[in-house]
Amino acid sequence: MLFFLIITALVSQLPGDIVINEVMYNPDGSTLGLDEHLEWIEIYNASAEGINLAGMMISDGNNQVFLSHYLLAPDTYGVIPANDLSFTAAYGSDVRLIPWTGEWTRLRNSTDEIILYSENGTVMETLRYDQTWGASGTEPSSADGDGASLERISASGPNDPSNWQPSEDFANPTPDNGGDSVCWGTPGAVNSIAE
Ligand SMILES: [Ca+2]
Ligand SMILES: [Ca+2]
Ligand SMILES: [Ca+2]
Repeated sequence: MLFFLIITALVSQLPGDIVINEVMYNPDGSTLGLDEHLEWIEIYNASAEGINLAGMMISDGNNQVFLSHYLLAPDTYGVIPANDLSFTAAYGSDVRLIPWTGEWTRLRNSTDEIILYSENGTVMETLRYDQTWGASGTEPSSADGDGASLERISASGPNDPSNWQPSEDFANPTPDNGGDSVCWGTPGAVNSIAE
């Protein structure tokens, strides 16, 4: 175990090893709680090695979310929730959550930046999403407050709308008072629109 920890500590992550894979920036949370409490970010280990997330950081240029010890196995997904209790209330307790310290980066409902840093401070990638991603004509995007998340189509594709679209599936939906599912997306699991 100690040997393994030393190995993972010596191997720095490279851009593309861990990617931002899904974002719930504007949850349909009017019946559940505050927007910012139901936000979450999913990351994906696209490398062939298990990666210890300790020391990695997510920022929007202002607030900083420091990831704590968590071994993310190859080809698996991890969820960083704004608020553990709110997430679990909405999605249940089957999804493993990545512990973190710092201050949540509050995902703006218009456009915002999510920057992923390696443990040595290298920028792994930058996602600048926009509420227009997935919108068509006068129809707003279903990721913009209508329950869907924004999902990445290909882990190796670019961070633009050609590779990011609203989720079409949902996991553990919780009906609101009108019977509509309010917590969509695929936190902790393969994306509904993945290729
Ligand atoms: Ca938001
Ligand atoms: Ca922000
Ligand atoms: Ca997912």
